[in-house]
Amino acid sequence: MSVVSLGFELSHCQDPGVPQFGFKVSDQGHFAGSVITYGCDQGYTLHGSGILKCMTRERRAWDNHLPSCIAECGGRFKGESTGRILSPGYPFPYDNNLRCTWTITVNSGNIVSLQFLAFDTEASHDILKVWDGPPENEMSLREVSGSLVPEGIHSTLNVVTIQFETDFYITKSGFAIDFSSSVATACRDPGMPMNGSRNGEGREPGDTVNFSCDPGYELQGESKITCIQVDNRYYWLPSPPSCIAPCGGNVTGSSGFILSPNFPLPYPHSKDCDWLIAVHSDYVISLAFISFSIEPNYDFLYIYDGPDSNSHLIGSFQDSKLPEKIESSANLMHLAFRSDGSVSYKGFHLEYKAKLREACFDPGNVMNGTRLGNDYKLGSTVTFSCEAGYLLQGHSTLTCMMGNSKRPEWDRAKPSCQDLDQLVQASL
Ligand SMILES: [Ca+2]
Repeated sequence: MSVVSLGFELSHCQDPGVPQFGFKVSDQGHFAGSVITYGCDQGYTLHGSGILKCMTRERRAWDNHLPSCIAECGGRFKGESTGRILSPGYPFPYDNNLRCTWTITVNSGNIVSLQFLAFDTEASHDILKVWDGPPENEMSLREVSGSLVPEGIHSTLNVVTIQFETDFYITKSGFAIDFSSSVATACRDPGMPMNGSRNGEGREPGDTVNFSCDPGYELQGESKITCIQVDNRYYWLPSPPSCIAPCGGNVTGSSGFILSPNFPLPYPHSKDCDWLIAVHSDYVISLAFISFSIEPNYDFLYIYDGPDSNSHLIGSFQDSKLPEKIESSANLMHLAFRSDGSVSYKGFHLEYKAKLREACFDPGNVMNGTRLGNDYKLGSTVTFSCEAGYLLQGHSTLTCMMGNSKRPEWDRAKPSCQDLDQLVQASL
């Protein structure tokens, strides 16, 4: 029995195994003349022979090497209603200096939807671009990089082009994308903008949807979009807008918000953002910090009590400690944010409010004289005196009082200091 068994063993080909990212479609056994066929997991292309036959010669061996299953750089899909696209080498890191192009063509009248199963590329350097139709039409659908798995993408044409370009260093695991074809009968859900809201649910041709942004955010694009139908293409015109926290600007209105660029996402590197807050001249500006987090020692927020950076510096803020409320002495405030070339924190979210002035304006100084008193609130006084050789003309003390206009005002005009010699000469 053992002899027979041994002979049996010798008539076998050795089990060739299974390629990585592949499987056996069929396996007749490993005897002389028997055949194994292989296939690859979705998204992988078979290289080599998919059929292995155990040869009938003296030495038992397969007629071909085990095939391999490769995630390739680019490809063409035509007439397939579903499929998968993988970054080259997926799930192992892709190579440097790649430029891979995939085109998906589905039946005319249909559209292509892409669903991301996984996504990880070097942010801002290894970029995946998706076009509606061929790239030369310049109908970009999306440009993505980084480690956030993107939302689904839908074409309006029956062709989609995907391009993946990598730079000369740092590689990641890449991406896996499923595509499918479907028939469009209305416009797609235009989505809800981050940091904004939407009004209107219609998706039929002619329907409109309105967008607005949360306070402090600026609308990029048009607030109103319309569903358009051309033959069997349905699309929004113009494209849905987005809401972004701008880098600086002029802010008016009696209250509002100031956000670091991209807030609540980390602010960009190497940015100079300047804001001017201007409220009605009867008011001052009260600025409260809702959240604050910037890189200590390298990124700063400077706040000035006036229209520009020549005004009095109230403070330079950094780190993640929430500063106290700040108040301007007049109706203008200048904010300057400076970020360096590396490391970004979440940034800041500030709220300002116009507040009725409860103090007189800075009365300033007099020529050839000095002033005593730095408090300008209602009831406070400031006193002027002249240097030796000068004589004070007018009243030396001013009091901040509620004026006829129901606003704090100094009760008298500021005095002046006259040169004694000139006074004597004038009297002669
Ligand atoms: Ca790279």
